[in-house]
Amino acid sequence: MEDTIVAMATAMGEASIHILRLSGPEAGKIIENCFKPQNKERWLLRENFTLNLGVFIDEGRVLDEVLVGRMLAPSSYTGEDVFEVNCHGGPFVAQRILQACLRHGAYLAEPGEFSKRAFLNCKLDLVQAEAVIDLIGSRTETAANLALTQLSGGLSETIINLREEVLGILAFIEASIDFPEDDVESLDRETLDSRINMVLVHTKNLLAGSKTGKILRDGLLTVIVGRPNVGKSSLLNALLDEERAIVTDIPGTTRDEIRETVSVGGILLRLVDTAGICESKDLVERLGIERTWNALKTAELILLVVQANTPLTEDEYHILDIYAEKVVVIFNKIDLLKDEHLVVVSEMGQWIPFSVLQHRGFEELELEIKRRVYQGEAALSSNPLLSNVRQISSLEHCYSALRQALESIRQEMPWDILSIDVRQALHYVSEITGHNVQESLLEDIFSRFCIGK
Ligand SMILES: Nc1nc2c(ncn2[C@@H]2O[C@H](COP(=O)(O)OP(=O)(O)OP(=O)(O)O)[C@@H](O)[C@H]2O)c(=O)[nH]1
Ligand SMILES: [Mg+2]
Repeated sequence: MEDTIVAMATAMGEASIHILRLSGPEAGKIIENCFKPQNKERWLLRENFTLNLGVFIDEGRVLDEVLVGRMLAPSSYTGEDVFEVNCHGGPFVAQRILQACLRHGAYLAEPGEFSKRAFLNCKLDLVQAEAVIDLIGSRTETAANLALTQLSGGLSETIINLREEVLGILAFIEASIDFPEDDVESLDRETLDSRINMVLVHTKNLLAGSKTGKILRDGLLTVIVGRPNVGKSSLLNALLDEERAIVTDIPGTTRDEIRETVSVGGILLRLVDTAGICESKDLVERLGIERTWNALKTAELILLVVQANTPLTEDEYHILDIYAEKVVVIFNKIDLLKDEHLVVVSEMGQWIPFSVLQHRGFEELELEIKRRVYQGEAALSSNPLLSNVRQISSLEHCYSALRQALESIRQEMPWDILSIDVRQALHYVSEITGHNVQESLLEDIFSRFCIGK
């Protein structure tokens, strides 16, 4: 941590400006060596959070006219002295300044090293650090809002409270081990049973919400499937609002998977348009259909497109049967139906009467997707949602350990056995915010950041 690090904070390429970020004990000295401020008096006041115009000089040569931002320890992002150099946006200019900083003693930062330092200096916990990556990677408004809520510390607070509860339980058990009094033991066990139960309820609620959180963060793998010519590619194009896939009235137009992403009602759908399912003699088409069946296995949502004016086929019944829970039926081409048939259709519950041609059914589809994703969770309610797979997995382990502890109480196991279960729970809940993590886990998390963050 004593090293001073430097990296480009903006993506390389031509832009109006580039930003280089320096952090560490020597950052101030390196800047003093290279920066000639226009207003020297103001610069020498060393005021925090100021932006200063001047020139960046190396070996007597002016490299660029720059703005230097000063953010001093401990109130900077990393908790160390941080200087940010805003230079002109040519990659060559930025590279020259970067090289100069390296020559003056800075080290090139690893991916995520600024955020790792922020974590080690207690400026962020792991939930917040992971929210930073999610915010950068978010592709819908909902995903960005979710990451922002986590970054602001709401979720961390919930986890920290949970950890405090587990710590309290452990303290209670250890006190009972240290001061055993037989006559109060059964009373203690009852108290403990209800305390653990309470934590279990909180954990379970958080885990229930995490299903929604994960979808809001990662999106839903959505496979559009059906017979040839029912309008699958037309649906894909309409959702994307562009002519992405070829549409013709010839059955078997789509032969290979087409993958695209789109936000529907703030939920990211990772769409896959597939080859229409049928008995085919054509080898290429048969291979395409094989892919369709495989895509269904991993799908999180299946849009089964059926044609309104023809009866269901065996394959369609089959898909409805085995994938019932993840299927939404798109009852397409209702524009071809007579009015009296439409009345019957509108009473068919989960099936959405649809006409891609006349743009009917899209609102109902959006509502149905939202209903499935939010599962009764108010959209981003005051309850912070867990969304990160690592955090969810640690919480699941914590939940199992607590269940085990409860089981031990009910089987009247000795206190020290109980304490092992609760210690396990404490270990897992601590891992979420980073109260107790191994270096390898930190490396794994921060290596997924971009350089300069
Ligand atoms: N009347 C009517 N025609 C539609 C509707 N949606 C799509 N079509 C037409 O149906 C035909 C087939 O559409 P596609 O989108 O290519 O169908 P597909 O399911 O992708 O077909 P394959 O790729 O062959 O499996 C085209 O002529 C579309 O214009 C609709 O809502 N109403
Ligand atoms: Mg198609």
